[in-house]
Amino acid sequence: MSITNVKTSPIANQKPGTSGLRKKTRVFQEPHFLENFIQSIWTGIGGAQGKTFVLGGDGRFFNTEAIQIVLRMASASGAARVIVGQNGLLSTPAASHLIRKRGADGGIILSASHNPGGPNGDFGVKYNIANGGPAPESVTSAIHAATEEISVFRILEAPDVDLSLTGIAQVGRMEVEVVDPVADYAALMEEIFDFGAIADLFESGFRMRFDAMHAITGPYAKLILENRLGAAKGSVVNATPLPDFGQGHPDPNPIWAKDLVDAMMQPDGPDFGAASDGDGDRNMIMGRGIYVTPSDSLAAMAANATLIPAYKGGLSGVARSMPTSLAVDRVAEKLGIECHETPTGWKFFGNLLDADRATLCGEESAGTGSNHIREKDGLWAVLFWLNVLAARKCSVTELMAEHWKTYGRNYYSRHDYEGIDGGIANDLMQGLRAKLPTLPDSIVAGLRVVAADEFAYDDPIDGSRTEGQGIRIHFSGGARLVFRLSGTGTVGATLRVYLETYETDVLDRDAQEALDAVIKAADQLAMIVKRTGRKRPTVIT
Ligand code: VG1
Ligand code: CO
Repeated sequence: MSITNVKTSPIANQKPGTSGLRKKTRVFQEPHFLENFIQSIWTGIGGAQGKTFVLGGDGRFFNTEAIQIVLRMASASGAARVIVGQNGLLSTPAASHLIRKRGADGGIILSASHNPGGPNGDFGVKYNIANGGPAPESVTSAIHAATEEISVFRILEAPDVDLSLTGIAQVGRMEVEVVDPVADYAALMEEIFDFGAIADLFESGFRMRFDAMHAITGPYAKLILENRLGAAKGSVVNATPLPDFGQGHPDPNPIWAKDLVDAMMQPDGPDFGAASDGDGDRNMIMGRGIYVTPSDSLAAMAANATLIPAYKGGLSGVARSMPTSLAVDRVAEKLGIECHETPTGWKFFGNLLDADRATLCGEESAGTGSNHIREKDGLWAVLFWLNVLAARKCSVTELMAEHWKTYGRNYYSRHDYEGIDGGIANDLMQGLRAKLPTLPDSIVAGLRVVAADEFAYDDPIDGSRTEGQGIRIHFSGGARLVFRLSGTGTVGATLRVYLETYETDVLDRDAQEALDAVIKAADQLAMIVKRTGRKRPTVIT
């Protein structure tokens, strides 16, 4: 087996976004595209020599081929060992846990998360550091810089490794350890939660439906929910990971998980419903007849955390991404703990978790997680809810009604305008930016602006500053409007408009109705219809 130095040249636009590098699958399949990026990861982290990495993906189309390429490139650059999930599969949270548990130097996760897969879908590569979390900006910048200078990549000429059996294999001089992708993760969940109490809940006839959306969490959910905890067989649906996610869009929200919503809205629907995304780090929570927004879920989890064995000593603090609603802030205030506001993307939570300044973190995009790993974790959030319901012996509807009565309700929605022209999107944001100084004290759609700025984050741990993280406009009475452009899309630009209003009296309104004035204010301020020609959002969640 010999190592080949392949001459190459920089490929444009290999800049990692909110969560790794995402492109059309066909782009990743173009000659040298994947290879250039992987070699640039080695360069960006100071070389692969002697290092141990974790490797796995969400099983989407091109996963199998890409895994073999990464293995041969890791070997050629001198890595000592790669721990890879059987059949090349690992959910993002399971990969994060393995990196930490095995003291690996880092990990590569092949996924475009909630983006559709298949030959016409998307593919992606994320690099995680030794704490198990997504590489911070200092590392992704170094990787990006390397993509702009690359002239050669190294690859071992070797046959494919058989990843279908667990055990040790060899790729050149590098050891490959093929592990069961579920076992370690399931053991971790058992340490965190009261499995006995959840099993008793199912024993008592509690019914749930978990929609794995033909993505990676299927095998994890089957083993944990059905086999270990005794949820009825068939509680986990769409449980077999498929390379194209069954032609679906593996994004757990009321639009893409409509089947689940329909089932949960039946009068005799299950007691609890949940779904996860392509790589298993997101979650959607429902009860019979109720959808819990991710922002509310984070707040309710924080308020009930001490019912969970792992968090019974209390939370050191909480953190939310800036566009996530302020519901959790109210809980933190009551608990007297720190509440951090970070830019969108899990990489910003890593330092806070490492320094124990936050125990629970969450994003409005259906991501919640804790200090047990350094990624958001879909199934963990589902088990968290189950454990809380088992301890409180109440329904999701009752739990949320009581929560809103105590804290008030942050009505919340996100309107996405997908696939708009990049130039138009940038102009729209620039237009808003230019207006910022004039906004305070003005009245928009009947709402009075109390503050308006562009969010920048100063990391309290490492002192780094991240600018340009979204335009936010606060109105009197607690309403808020946030505009930002997505960093995970692969076609044109996606404008995200985050809408929020706060009420203490009427707690059971329809969210879009409650947000009517904020929605009007968004269009007046950003001139969305006029600039984009779109009369309505592509997706409302
Ligand atoms: C989106 C979400 C963000 C999330 C990111 C990665 O980013 O808004 O909250 O962290 O996806 O999630 P953007 O830049 O498109 O808004 V995942 O599940 O794709 O790893
Ligand atoms: Co994801």
